[in-house]
Amino acid sequence: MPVTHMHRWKAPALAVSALLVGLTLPAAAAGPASATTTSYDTTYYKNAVGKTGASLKSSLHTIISSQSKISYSAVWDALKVTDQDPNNSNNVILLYSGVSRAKSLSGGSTGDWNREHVWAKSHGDFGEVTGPGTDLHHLRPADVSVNSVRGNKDFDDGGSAVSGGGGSLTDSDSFEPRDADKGDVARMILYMAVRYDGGDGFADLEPNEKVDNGSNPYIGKLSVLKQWNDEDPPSAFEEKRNQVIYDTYQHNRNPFIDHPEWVDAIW
Ligand SMILES: [Ca+2]
Ligand SMILES: [Ca+2]
Repeated sequence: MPVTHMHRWKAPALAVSALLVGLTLPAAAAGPASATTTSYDTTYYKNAVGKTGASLKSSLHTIISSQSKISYSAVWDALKVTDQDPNNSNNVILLYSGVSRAKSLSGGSTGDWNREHVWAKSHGDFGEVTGPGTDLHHLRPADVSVNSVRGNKDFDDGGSAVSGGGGSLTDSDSFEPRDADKGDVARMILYMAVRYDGGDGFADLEPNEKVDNGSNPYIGKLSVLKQWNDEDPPSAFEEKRNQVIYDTYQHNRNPFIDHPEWVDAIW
């Protein structure tokens, strides 16, 4: 019978996965993200598992490019769900500052929160058009003033404290998020690099080692983003956010939240 056959066929695979997790655990203490297994490996990611380098990047591009898209005006309400404060359903948690603020304070005035494009929309000039401009995997609620300080700067370590920035730093050409948001930022940037490869009339977004990228379709610094990915692994908040985007809005996933070790496997 089909059901029985499927069950008996799958059981050994799960046992092997469990064994692999056990074998790779010691590597976790070494620093870089070690191999993880997820419930999506045999379904959503089945064509990517086991690959590395350009082959992995290409497979992931195909997988995550199958998605629904929302309008820029719909992003407001979506962020109230994806970034809801787990301890207060009236609030959202703001990127960079970590502040919990009322959902009702969405807007453009001082003290409001607005829609931050973590991949700065001028880098590749995609603006607020449906597509990269409205992709929830890199859009986060942020304090209006902190968002303004970040502007379209590239990411790097160093600078002086951002007012109200929760420990984030900035200088003339770069922005450093507070520690708890470093990995989130890295995984959002690298999602964008895999998702947008020059199709649909949009630029091919890629990370590089520079901090003065301006309107070019690049964001740096890759070596720093890789380090941030290691230092700040995916949190429960970040994982839940990925799941809500997958289940409710876009029906695609950020592979680097599910498999942070794929950052080093590609770059
Ligand atoms: Ca984090
Ligand atoms: Ca790309």
